Amino acid sequence: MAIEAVRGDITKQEVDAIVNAANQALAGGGGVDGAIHRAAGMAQLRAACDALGGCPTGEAKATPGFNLRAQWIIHAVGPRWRGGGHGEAELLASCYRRSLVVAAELGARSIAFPAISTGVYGYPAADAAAVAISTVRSVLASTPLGIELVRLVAFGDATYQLYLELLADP
Ligand code: AR6
Repeated sequence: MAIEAVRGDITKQEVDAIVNAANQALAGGGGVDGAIHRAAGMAQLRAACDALGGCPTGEAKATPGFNLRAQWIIHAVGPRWRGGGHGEAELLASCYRRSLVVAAELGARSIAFPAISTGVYGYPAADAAAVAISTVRSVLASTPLGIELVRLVAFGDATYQLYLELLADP
């Protein structure tokens, strides 16, 4: 069981499942959501998302990965940052927890996450990185999910450095 950080593009990851930073309508969008739609196949992924009927903040729902190397896409809806006093940390933690559980239910043994909520949704990168790593650590330690690899994919160097620092501190 390993948690690792890489710098790169989540659409290129060779893992069983990748996580998308989606919106409640699962309607597609910019950022990592747009990149995943383009790489998976816009029309197929849009149709699969439409069939799911939306997703509440803090929850996660799966579709096939279509043209991706990953077999599944787990669409997680992160919170918009509203100053930190509106349950943002718990909702972000819930995204990571629920994505791991949904992936494990599908039989995934490896999963890659983007830095959910840290783009358009404005969540401060350092706070989000701390939530990501503490949540993944506690879920893997407390629940036998059969997941062997969790990869945190940083699109930029600042996020990558944050992950490395947090992972170096057990
Ligand atoms: N691979 C990995 N990470 C990426 C990639 C990529 N190809 N592209 C961007 N990122 P965002 P959010 C990083 O805005 O804040 C969408 O329109 C990016 O640098 O994609 O959760 C949805 O439809 C940032 O660190 O997601 C929603 O409406 C992180 O991914 C809304 O944005 C997340 O940034 C969700 O906002």
